[in-house]
Amino acid sequence: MGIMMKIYDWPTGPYPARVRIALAEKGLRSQVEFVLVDLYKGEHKKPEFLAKNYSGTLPVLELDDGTFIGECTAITEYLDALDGAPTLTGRTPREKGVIHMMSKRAELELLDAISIYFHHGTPGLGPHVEIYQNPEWGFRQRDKALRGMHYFDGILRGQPFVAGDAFTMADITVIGGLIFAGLVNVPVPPECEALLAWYAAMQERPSVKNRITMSEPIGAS
Ligand SMILES: N[C@@H](CCC(=O)N[C@@H](CS)C(=O)NCC(=O)O)C(=O)O
Repeated sequence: MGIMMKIYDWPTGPYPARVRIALAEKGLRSQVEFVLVDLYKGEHKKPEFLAKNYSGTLPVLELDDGTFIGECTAITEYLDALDGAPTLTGRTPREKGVIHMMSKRAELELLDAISIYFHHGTPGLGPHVEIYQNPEWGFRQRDKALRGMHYFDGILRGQPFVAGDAFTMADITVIGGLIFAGLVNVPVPPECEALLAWYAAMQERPSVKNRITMSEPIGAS
C-alpha cells in the first residue's frame, strides 16, 4: 500500500517515540512518511509549522485529506482506530476509561514533568528556542517526576502493565517519560524495582527497541 500519512518528527524525541512505538505495534510503519523538523533550530516555532500545530510541538500527523492531528494521545487514538480493532486505547468503556486515565496520569506525573524540567531546569533546546526559562519551576517538576516514578512503581507491583493486564497506550506514555528521564539524567531510583523490571522488559519489545532505526525521516519540512 502507498504512503498515506505523514508524521512530522524528531527521531530521538520522547514524544515522537510514543507515536513511533504505536505505529510499530499497529504494523503501520510502511504507511507513513516521516518529515524531519529540527527542534534545535526552532523549526517547530516558525509560522509554517505553527499553521500545522498551534502548540508548536512534535509529533504531528498529517492525513492525505490535509487534516493535521497533534498530541500523541490523539494520534495514537487515530492510529489505533484505523483498523477497527483497537489494541492500545481500549475496547470496552471500562478499558477506555482506565487506559486514558493512566496515560494522562503518566503525562502529568512523569513525561510532561520531565519535559518541563528539560525546558526550564536545563539549557533545553538552547537560548534561541528557550526564550523564557524558570529554573525553580523546572526543578520542582523534576521532583514531581521522581514522585511519579514511585507512583508507577507501586502500580506495577500489583499488575503487569500500567493500565492492567495488557500492553496499552498508558505503557507507551510511561515509556516516553522514562526515555526523556534518561536523556536528562534523572534515573529511576533503585528502590523502584517493579518499574525498573517493567522498563527492562519494555525495552525488549521490538516496537520500543527498534523505534529509531526502523524508519528514518526522509526529508526536511
Ligand atoms: N503534549 C504534546 C507534547 C509534545 C512535545 O512536547 N514534543 C516535544 C518533542 S519531544 C517538542 O515538540 N518540544 C519542543 C518544544 O516544546 O519547544 C504531545 O503529547 O504531543
